[in-house]
Amino acid sequence: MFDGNGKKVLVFGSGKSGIGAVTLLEHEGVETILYDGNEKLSREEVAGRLPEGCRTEIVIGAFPYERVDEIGMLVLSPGVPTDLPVVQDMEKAGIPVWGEVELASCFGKGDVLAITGTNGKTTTTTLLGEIMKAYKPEVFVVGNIGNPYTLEALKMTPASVTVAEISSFQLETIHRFAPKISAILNITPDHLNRHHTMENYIKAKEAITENQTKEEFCVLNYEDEVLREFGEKTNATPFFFSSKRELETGIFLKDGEIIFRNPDEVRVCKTNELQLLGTHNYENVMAAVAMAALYGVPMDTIRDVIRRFSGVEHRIEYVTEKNGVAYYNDSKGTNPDAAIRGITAMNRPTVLIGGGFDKQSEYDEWIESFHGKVKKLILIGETKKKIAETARKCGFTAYMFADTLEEAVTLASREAKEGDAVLLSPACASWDMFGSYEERGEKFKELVKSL
Ligand code: UMA
Repeated sequence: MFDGNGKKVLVFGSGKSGIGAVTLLEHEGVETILYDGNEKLSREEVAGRLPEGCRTEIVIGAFPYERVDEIGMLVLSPGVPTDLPVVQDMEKAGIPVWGEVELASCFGKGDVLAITGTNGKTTTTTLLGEIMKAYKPEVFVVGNIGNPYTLEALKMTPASVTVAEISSFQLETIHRFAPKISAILNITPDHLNRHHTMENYIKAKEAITENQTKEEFCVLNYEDEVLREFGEKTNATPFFFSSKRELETGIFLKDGEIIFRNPDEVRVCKTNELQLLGTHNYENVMAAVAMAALYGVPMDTIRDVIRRFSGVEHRIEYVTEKNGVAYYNDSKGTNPDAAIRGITAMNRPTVLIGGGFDKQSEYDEWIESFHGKVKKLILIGETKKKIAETARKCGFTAYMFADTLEEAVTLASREAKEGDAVLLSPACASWDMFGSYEERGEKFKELVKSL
C-alpha cells in the first residue's frame, strides 16, 4: 500500500504524468514536491499546468539532494530513466521509487485490463475500451494512451473496469500492479536507447504479468517467438492469438474468419466485416476480443463493437467514400516502416500521398512494398525530390509532385477511379508543413470531405 512515511513525495517530471501524480496525491492530503530537471522551464509555466489551488512546491533544475530527509517516496514520470544517477542515489538511501501505474493502481478500484507491446497498443486499448463501455457503465481508458492513470484513479469504484495502455517505461516502476487480464501484443526492437539491451526491454514488457496468478490470463501473440516461449514461464495462464495458424485453445484467423476456441468454438466474424484493415490490425482485434471474452463479455456485444470500430484517428483511418473511391488517413505513418503497414492494409489499387519533413530516412523498402498496388504516388513536402529519386532507382516512375496537401488531394481524386483507394501515408513527419501529424490528418480529412 501507499506509504509516504508521513514525509513528502517527490514527483519527478512535470509533464502529463507528473501533473496527474501531484493532483492525486494532493487530493489525498499528501505533501508533494514537483521536480523537473529541465532548466528551461519556468515555475509559472509548470504552475499553469496544475489544478487551481494546488499547493505543491515546484523545484526546477538541480535535484534537491539537500532535502533527502524530507522525502518519503519518489514518483517517476515514464520518460525519466530509472538508471539516472539521482534515482539510483534515492534508492540507495532507501527511498521507494514508484511510477504512475503503481501509484494510480494503489488508489484505483475495480478490475484492470492492461495492454503492452511494441506496436498496436493504442488501437487494442481503444477497441477494448469501446467493448467494455458497451458492457459496463463505468469504464476508464488510461495510461500511455495519453490519459494519465492517476487522474482517473479516484473516480473508480469496485464496479469499475480500467483498460490501461502500459509502456515498457511504465512497467519498470511497478511493484504490486496486478491486472486481472493482461496482454503483450508483440516485441520488436524499440526504445533501446533507454533500455540498452533487447533483453532488458523484453524483461520490462514481461513484467506486466509479474503479480498475476494462474487464475488470471495473459493474452500473447503465438507468432512472436519471444512471447510463445514466455507462455511457458508466465505466472498467469497464457491465452494465445495467431494470425497464421489454428490453435487448439486460443483465438485465430482461419480462411478470413476470426475464431475463438476455449474449448467451445465460436465464430467471431469475418475479417471483411471489419473496418480495420491489415493483418497487424486483425491481431489487435483478436487480442481485444480475447481479453473481453475471457472477462465474460458476451460475444454478441463484442461482435457488434468490433464491426463498428473504425480504428484510431490518423492510423489507417477510413475517412469516407466518394465516387466509389475510399479515402484513408494514415497521417500517423511518419516513418517508412509505419507507412509500409499502411500500404499492406490496402485491398484496392491505391493512389498514395507521401512525403514531408526530412528525418534522413531511407525509402527503398517503402517503395518496394508498393508491389503493383500503388498506381500513383503524389509527393509533397521537403522530401519529395529525395523520394522521387529513390522511386526511379527502384523502377517506380508513376509519381507526381504537389506543392500543398490541398493540391495533392485534388490530384489524387482525379487519378483515382471507381474501386480505388486514396491513402495519405507520408512515411515522413509533418513538421515541414504542419505542427503535428494530427494537424496534417485533420487537414486531409477536411479536404477529402469538401471534395
Ligand atoms: N524529465 C526530467 N528528467 C529526465 C527526463 C524527463 O526532468 O531525465 C522531465 C522533462 O523535463 C519533462 C517531463 O519529465 O518536463 C516529461 O515527462 P515524460 O517524458 O514522462 O512525459 P509525460 O508528458 O509525463 O508523458 C508520459 C508518457 N511519456 C513517455 O513515456 C515519454 C506518455 O507517453 C504518456 O501518455 C503520459 O505519461 C501519461 O501516462 C507518450 C510516449 O511517447 C505517448 N510514450 C512512449 C511510446 O508510446 O513509445 C513510451
